[in-house]
Amino acid sequence: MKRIAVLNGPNLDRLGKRQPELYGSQTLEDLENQLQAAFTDVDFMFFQSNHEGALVSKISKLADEGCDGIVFNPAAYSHTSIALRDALGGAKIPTIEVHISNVHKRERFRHHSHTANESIGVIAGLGFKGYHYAVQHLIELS
Ligand code: CA2
Repeated sequence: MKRIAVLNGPNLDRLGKRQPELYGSQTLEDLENQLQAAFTDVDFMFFQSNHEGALVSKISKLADEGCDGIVFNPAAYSHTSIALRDALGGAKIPTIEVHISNVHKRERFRHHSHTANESIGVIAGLGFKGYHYAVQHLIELS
């Protein structure tokens, strides 16, 4: 059984409560329930934090926890965080970065992601489906 971590960064705990035009009307709990229902043979580890250090610590522990892959939406930290990039580089776990919105259609500061450099792929603009496609891809690796 594959162990896959689904990590979400700052403010994503507010999904479904504000800005539905950008991020849809479903909650983070809805997303986690949908993934668990769609992939019954995956051992998911779900984690959300509004704190950069908590995300760094979680990533560095994932290898010890037998994690096979990471689906990561670092949210605004994608555009700012060298610490998260370094944590992913150190963890050496296949990671797919997901953004709910198409960051390339938005402000220029959202076009660059530090964390994407340490990811095997990036999915942006496909809503919650992006997380599903990312999990499917990680399952198909090796
Ligand atoms: O499109 C994405 O998934 C983002 O990672 C979302 C981040 C944003 O900073 C990135 O550029 C793109 C923002 C997450 C904020 O989430 C909210 C959800 C509901 C209400 C308010 C904010």
